[in-house]
Amino acid sequence: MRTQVVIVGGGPSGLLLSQILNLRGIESVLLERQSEAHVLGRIRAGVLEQGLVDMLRAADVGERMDKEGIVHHGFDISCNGERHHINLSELTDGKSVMIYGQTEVTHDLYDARCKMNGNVINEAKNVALFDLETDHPSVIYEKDGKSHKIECDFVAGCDGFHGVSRGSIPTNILREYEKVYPFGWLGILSETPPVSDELIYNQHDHGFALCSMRNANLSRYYIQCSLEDKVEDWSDERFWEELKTRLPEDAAKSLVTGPSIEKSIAPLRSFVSEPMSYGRLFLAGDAAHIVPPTGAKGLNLAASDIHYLSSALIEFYSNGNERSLKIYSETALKRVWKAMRFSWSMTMMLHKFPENEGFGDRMQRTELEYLFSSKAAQTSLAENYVGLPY
Ligand code: FAS
Ligand code: PHB
Repeated sequence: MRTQVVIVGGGPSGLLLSQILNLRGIESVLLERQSEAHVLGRIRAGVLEQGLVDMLRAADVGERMDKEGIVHHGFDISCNGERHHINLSELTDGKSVMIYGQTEVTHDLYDARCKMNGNVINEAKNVALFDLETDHPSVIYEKDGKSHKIECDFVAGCDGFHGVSRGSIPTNILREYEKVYPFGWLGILSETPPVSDELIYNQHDHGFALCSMRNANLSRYYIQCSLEDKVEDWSDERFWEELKTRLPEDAAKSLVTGPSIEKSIAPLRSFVSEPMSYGRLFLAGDAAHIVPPTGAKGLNLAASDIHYLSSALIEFYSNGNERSLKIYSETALKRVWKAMRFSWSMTMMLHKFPENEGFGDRMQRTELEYLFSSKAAQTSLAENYVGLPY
């Protein structure tokens, strides 16, 4: 088989790239290791930057998001029970964020791919990449016990942190930067009304907590937990009690609890691999970088990568110009590192660090006091949260 672009990975990065290329008449084959049901069963991000919202609308995938998504113009930060509002729209000349789950985005992308007869191959096993440093790379995969080879012009590595693409870049070329945080996030989904109209990020002596949502009757909550914790250590009752402890009093009082319909623990890390391209291979999304979810940037960074990569591929196939492809890595990494900085700073400001006694604690408290007292500090946080320009 031959195609123009092989896309490895059918999460939001790969599906969005496949949809954008298809709309511009560029052929692609997407290889996803898991079943469609497995991919659609993942519960992940919830906050979309304007850039991603615009991309989904331009890719004919924004209809349900515009019907069911909730536009948010701000959020609260509470510090040991004292609540402060960050008015995103006031601080960023009217910008906002959209609350719409990544699960729904992925659903809408799969539906759009199906409507356009996009070439998406699920349960494609043992994907391997070859001849990336030539102008005729190829990809091999197995499906239903048979091996298949695809000749192509380019490979897009959209296969997440545990994928095969990043590892296909020679170790003497790849540089990795990583910070692993000494805690995780225990997240639950419950069919209960959200505790507040907007998100609440809570800094507390017991640890961080986040109140988010998916719609008027589907709430998403997280609490910082130990890396030694297991999901089975946390009954729903224990979770709700600990969450209430970390919330400001008014929120704790009005919190509606109920059975969890999903419960999971995610470790937190900051990770960047450079370069994001090697020959005819281009990495995008979690295949190249991971942010702690405190800044709600993971999914949104995947979107800006796909913006740069799809534009560069469209330029190449329209007029043969490879310039944007050659500077893709440098261009994408400029925005990646800024989102990495923001996500790291939000994580350092809001979480309890066991080793942070004394000076570290005072720095954290001063950081928050400065934020609450300075419009300049709030403007800086707000412009990063709504999304820096592409
Ligand atoms: P994904 O990891 O979403 O997709 C990669 C795809 O490639 C997967 O479907 C995988 O099955 C497939 N794949 C892997 N190896 C393959 C192979 N060898 N061959 C073929 N296919 C292969 N971000 C936020 O902004 N807020 C959050 O709250 C948040 N919570 C998260 C919780 C968890 C547990 C995780 C893991 C991530 C979370 N993220 C969050 C980040 C997340 O949203 C990612 O940024 C987003 O999924 C990135 O999308 P992709 O780059 O498409 O990677
Ligand atoms: C979510 O709703 O899952 C969510 C929202 C904001 C974050 C992280 C996760 O910073």
